[in-house]
Amino acid sequence: MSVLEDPRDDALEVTPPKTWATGVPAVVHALQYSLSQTSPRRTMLTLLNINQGKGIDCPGCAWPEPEPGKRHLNEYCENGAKHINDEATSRRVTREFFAQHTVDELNGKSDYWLNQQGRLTEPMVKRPGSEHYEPIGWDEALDLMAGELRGLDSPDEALFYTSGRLNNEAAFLLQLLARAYGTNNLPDCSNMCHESSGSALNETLGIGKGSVSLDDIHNADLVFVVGQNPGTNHPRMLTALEETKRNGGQVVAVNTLPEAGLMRFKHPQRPRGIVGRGTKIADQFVHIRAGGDLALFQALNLLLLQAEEARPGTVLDHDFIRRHSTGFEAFAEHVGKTSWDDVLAATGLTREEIEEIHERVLNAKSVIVCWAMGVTQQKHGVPTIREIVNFLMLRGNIGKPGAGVCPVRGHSNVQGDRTMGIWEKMPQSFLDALEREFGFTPPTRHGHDSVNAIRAMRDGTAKFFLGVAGNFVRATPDSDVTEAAMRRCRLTAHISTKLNRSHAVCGETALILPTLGRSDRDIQAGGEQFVTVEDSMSMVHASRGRLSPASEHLLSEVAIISRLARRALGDSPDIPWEEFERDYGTIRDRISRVVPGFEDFNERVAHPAGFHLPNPVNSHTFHTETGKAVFTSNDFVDLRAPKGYLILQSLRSHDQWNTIPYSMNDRYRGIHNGRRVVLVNPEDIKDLGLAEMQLVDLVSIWQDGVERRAEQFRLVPYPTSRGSAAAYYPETNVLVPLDSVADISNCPTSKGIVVRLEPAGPDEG
Ligand SMILES: Nc1nc2c(c(=O)[nH]1)N[C@H]1C(S)=C(S)[C@@H](COP(=O)(O)OP(=O)(O)OC[C@H]3O[C@@H](n4cnc5c(=O)[nH]c(N)nc54)[C@H](O)[C@@H]3O)O[C@H]1N2
Ligand SMILES: Nc1nc2c(c(=O)[nH]1)N[C@H]1C(S)=C(S)[C@@H](COP(=O)(O)OP(=O)(O)OC[C@H]3O[C@@H](n4cnc5c(=O)[nH]c(N)nc54)[C@H](O)[C@@H]3O)O[C@H]1N2
Ligand code: SF4
Ligand SMILES: [Mo]
Repeated sequence: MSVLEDPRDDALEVTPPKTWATGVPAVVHALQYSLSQTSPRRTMLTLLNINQGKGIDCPGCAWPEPEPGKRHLNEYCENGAKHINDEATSRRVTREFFAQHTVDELNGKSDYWLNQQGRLTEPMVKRPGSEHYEPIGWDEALDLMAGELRGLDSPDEALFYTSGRLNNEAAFLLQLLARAYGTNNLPDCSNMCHESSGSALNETLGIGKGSVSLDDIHNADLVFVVGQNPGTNHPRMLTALEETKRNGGQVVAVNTLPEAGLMRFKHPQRPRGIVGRGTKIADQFVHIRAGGDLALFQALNLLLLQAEEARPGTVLDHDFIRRHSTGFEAFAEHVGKTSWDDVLAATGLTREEIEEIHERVLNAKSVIVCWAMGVTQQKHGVPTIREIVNFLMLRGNIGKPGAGVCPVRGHSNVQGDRTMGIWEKMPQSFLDALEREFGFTPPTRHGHDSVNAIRAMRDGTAKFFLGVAGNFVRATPDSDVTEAAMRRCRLTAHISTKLNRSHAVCGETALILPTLGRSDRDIQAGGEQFVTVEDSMSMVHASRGRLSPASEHLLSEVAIISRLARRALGDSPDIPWEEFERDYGTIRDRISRVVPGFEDFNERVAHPAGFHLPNPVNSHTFHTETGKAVFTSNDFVDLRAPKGYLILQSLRSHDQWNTIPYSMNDRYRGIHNGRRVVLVNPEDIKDLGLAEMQLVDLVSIWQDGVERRAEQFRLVPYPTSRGSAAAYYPETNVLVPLDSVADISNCPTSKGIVVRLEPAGPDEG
């Protein structure tokens, strides 16, 4: 298919899902995509430099690299190669392109098509009333934004969104700009991602991050992978799990879908991976109902408490519980009331299956629980993670080798952005440190997260939107509501590498500010610069772009933010924006004085492996109110939909990066040439009186009575757990009501949408 066509879904082909991941086809697919984007020379340059000591940090997921001595020459996965070459593409979006296409026309194109047009090359503006974007100089563009910022009635009318692609230096400057301007309105993609993990872990363990290292994964006796599809979304995690298995450890996978990567893995860089059957990953696959995870962990906790009662002193870690925790008695009493009938109904599992997991737990001296969006994007995501923490604490699986909590992060630097202060409710200690360093008093009112940012734009209380990386309009729930909200803004601006729908659904005035990507060389007045990132296991390291930039008109994110700040806030001796732009080392000096754990940042990041941020949990130090880890009592939730309805999850195909599809295929799940599919258990299809491969509309129900509809999906029979359906994001975001959020974390419930399937009318298109 030519990139100039907008793909249609009518050539859909469905084959049986795969039962293993990676291997030779993966490498071939990666090269095919890379070579479709750019030259063999640029492909090799990016691939040889990805995840190497002095190279480019993979712009894909946040899975960590092994220590330098243990890295392969090809320390990347199929999807990492696609992500980096999607950025390194030789295609360009020029001013002629914008002259040819109106903003409305662009909005009519698919997410795939928009991305395929290539890298953005110069700043563009859409002026009020105009149908087109037209070129604008950097100075004028930034003056326009600064003028708008100065004209707002309150700093809280401005929103500064970020996505986890942003590096530490730019993230630190962005939050500094927002707070010096006077607002904590720093919504980010994390609000829609691991916010539930942060909420639950902060409350129970006193820090919102994972506690394990790659070595812990390798050496654990038992690793749970819950609500996560590592074969697609964190492919090199399979290499780590292979190592766990080689060292005698076991893996339990808990999922509503039998994902290929959870079953078997063929390592592309080992002979057995090419010819053999590969390594079996999950020793036990737990085919759970949507939202059943809280019930599962509560049942496991009940079994542990009962085993302890039967054999006192042999099951629980009394020393850990006594010395390091609070709340055990209330928790034990609460769990004691768990009803097996309710557990079996909510999980869809048998008691024998749960007892089999329990036996594995009893036999394991060290246990890690990994999780991702299947857990966090549920209404009860926070209590589920709290229950996971209870589960680990019972046997002292916190703060010892081979054990701990592992929320597997999404974007390559999403964790780092948080560490740098991108959060609408940073603790007072951070704000105080900013005040000491920069001599202004940061606002203390909490800002808007992503969902509240949409509400504020909808209600007219936010009028200025700056998106730094990301694709806000497509990543957020309730697409119709969000789009209308964005259109109400006086000014929307995006610092982006590539074209996406957020550029086409815009405010009265709109700006596209093109920027350098991770792979581009970054030269400033002070010489060649590098940036830093933090992975999912708290390793901080440098990333250096190697390619000549996509256009001579690009500015780095640091440069754009610094120049905007000077215009909006004026020059001040306390915040030397110009110096920050000239030499990023001066930003790192400031970070080392503001952010705990970053002392001597510039010296320590010079090491090729970077450095590890300490996690106090590992020395049994808990920054909670009581100074101890907290057992919690969590109310039992049964997510089952009413009769005639299903629980729909919106998830990623193998061939997309978040809001951006790279093709219409989902190879491991056997879906080809089409994304408008809904995967449903054949028994459910029968019970609903529908036919396999029939065209249906997905209609979500919510208490506001508004009918949300996604039309024309092919009903594909698939081995999902009973009552749970799956379809791709972002096509289904229109179905997620804005107010349908996780308790406490406010994360949209993208994995728990109650839907009915209606036979579709004829396709008008
Ligand atoms: N190639 C690629 N890599 C990526 C991304 C990408 O888009 N493409 N995105 C990145 C980002 S930002 C993130 S956050 C991560 C996301 O990584 P994942 O969380 O793996 O992403 P999803 O595709 O949302 O998959 C959710 C998984 O949870 C399962 N699931 C759904 N509901 C439930 C449930 O109720 N219980 C259980 N136990 N399982 C459930 C689904 O079947 C699926 O396997 O990936 C990162 N890596
Ligand atoms: N229904 C549903 N909704 C979801 C999810 C889900 O599972 N289901 N997942 C949620 C999750 S986990 C996340 S993290 C969010 C993702 O939300 P976002 O992070 O906002 O979305 P992305 O698709 O990653 O953003 C892609 C865009 O980022 C820009 N970009 C890429 N690299 C760079 C760079 O280096 N610099 C700059 N300045 N720009 C760059 C490009 O212009 C590209 O078009 O979506 C959330 N939304
Ligand atoms: S596992 Fe993630 S970080 Fe590693 S190469 Fe693949 S996409 Fe990149
Ligand atoms: Mo994410």
